[in-house]
Amino acid sequence: MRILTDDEVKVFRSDGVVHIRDAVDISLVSEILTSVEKLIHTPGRFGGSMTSPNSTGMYFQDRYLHPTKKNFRRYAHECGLARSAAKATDSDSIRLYYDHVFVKDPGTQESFVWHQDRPYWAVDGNKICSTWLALTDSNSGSSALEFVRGSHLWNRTFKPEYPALEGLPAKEVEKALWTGVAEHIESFEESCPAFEEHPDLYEVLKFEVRPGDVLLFDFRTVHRSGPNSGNRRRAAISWRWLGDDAFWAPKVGSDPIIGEQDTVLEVGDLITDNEAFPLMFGE
Ligand SMILES: O=C(O)CCC(=O)C(=O)O
Repeated sequence: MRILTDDEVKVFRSDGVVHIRDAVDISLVSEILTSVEKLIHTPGRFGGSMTSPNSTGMYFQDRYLHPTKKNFRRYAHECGLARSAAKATDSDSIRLYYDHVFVKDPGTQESFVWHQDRPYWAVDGNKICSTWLALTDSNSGSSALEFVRGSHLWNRTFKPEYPALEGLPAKEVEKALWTGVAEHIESFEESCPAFEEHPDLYEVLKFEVRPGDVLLFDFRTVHRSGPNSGNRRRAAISWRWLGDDAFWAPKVGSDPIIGEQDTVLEVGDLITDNEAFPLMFGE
């Protein structure tokens, strides 16, 4: 696996995202794609299509696969991206929070609207990032991620939005998701503005990716994925990496994949629990 260059690290730190071309070996990428295509038919307990039956296309997600699926555990190691996350965040060690698969078939109208990853998660810190590995070609017209440049440095956290449930009252979102999510949503004051409508104030970064390319981004960077207006399936897997200063910060209504009952950590502890958060790089 190739190592992140110093220039790529600089771009990550200033923009909040960096495009790493040819980051992962193409044979591993096609093996992961085959596994993802099987997963669509047999999703895990956190997975499924988010598209309503009367809409076109399909927006599928599944996550937290590594604890129950050996192949996904292996992919998290073999992708080699924990090492890049360590270099990008200047961390001696990196732990895995979870893996997250996203598929958008052609004709899918749903966006995952502007959001940051931070408000959904039960962890916090500064050295936390994701690596979104493209398993297929895509550009912003076929739902490659877009980012608001430098937004990881704003010291602002926006209200989380949930795909296909945007704009619904918090109680309705809770009915579709999990207990506590309404209280969680209501605890945020600021919604994400329509950044794309203010090109004078915000720069939207768009990428054209090929299978094996990675977008490495800070968990505070505002990003989104649009409809898939292309004529092919768009698939990706994001690994969520925790660096040296990451700590346990559960909130009512945060993502239930790992809750207080699943870890020995107390609120505020640095992430050290090897069972819940496997060490993927360093010691
Ligand atoms: O691929 C997508 O549609 C959304 C991905 C995303 O928001 C993420 O990886 O954090």
